[in-house]
Amino acid sequence: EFQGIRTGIGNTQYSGKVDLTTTQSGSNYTLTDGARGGHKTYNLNHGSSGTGTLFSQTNDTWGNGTTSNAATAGADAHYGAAETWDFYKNTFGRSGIKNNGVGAYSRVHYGNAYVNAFWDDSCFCMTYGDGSGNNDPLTSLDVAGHEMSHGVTSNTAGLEYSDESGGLNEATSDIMGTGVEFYANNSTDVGDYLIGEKININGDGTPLRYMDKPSKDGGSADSWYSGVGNLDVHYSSGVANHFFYLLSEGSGAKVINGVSYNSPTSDGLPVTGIGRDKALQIWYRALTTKWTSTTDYAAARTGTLAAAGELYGTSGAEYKAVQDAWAAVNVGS
Ligand code: ASN
Ligand code: ZN
Ligand code: CA
Repeated sequence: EFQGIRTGIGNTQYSGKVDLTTTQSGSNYTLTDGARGGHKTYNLNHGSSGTGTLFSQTNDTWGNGTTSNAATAGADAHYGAAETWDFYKNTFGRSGIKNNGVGAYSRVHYGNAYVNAFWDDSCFCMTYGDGSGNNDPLTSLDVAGHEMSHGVTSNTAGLEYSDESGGLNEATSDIMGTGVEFYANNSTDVGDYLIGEKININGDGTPLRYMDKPSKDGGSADSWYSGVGNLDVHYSSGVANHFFYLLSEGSGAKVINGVSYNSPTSDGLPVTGIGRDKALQIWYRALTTKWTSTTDYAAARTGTLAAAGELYGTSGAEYKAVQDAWAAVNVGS
């Protein structure tokens, strides 16, 4: 009987109809991605421990686009894991979270009315709640990319999850999650510099975070100040999210994929962006070759400048943009 990799169809909640890589064993199909390290997607069915059950059925079309079908969240999570894998592979040459070709696994339908998603290094797995009314699973592309990127950070710089290094850890996940969202080029879940805009996290459709002006969320820092490291890591991340937006897109007003941004600078000077692709290369090189567990904002600046110099030279627009963007968020020498 046939055994092997198949291309199935996912009817997702957030990303429309997508291809999913699945595995067929005889008359059975599972959400097992044999093209990406064997990444599997499980249904916790509202439990909160163990793995639940591997998504498994006798046809290869998964979900119906709504929460009435339990496999819909599975389809979103499986798609998000695949796009995250492909983003890291094709953007940085990284093969999986540990760069060893081994996939992780995802668990959906965690708990009841659980409004969060999280990566766990100990199980090497990611978990998604269903949202406050169990109808808004946290399985969007940017959240998937955010959570998996916590695993990448753990396995590279190892940024401690407190103080300024914690803000850099969180920002790395927002930056790479945003990278995944743009990389996927999905016409339904389009690329933007917002975090969690698809998952109705505030009950009114507004995003969780804004990279162009982080303070729009009511708590995040737009720029560095002494004591910014005392904020929750999801707020001290604002400094780096803002840096990354400015480095990519520059300051001032801009519309990208129909979303309006207006990014201010703390020094009042303009920043000319170098594009997201180069900004991602600089961030990833700093994360994987310059930073350590205790890197703070000043050291993040030094590390990204070193990375930019190695990648693009020290006399070009890229190096200057890194200098200008850090100055624009009040991180200096
Ligand atoms: N979803 C949250 C995050 O990834 C979970 C946490 O607080 N670590 O940041
Ligand atoms: Zn996070
Ligand atoms: Ca987003």
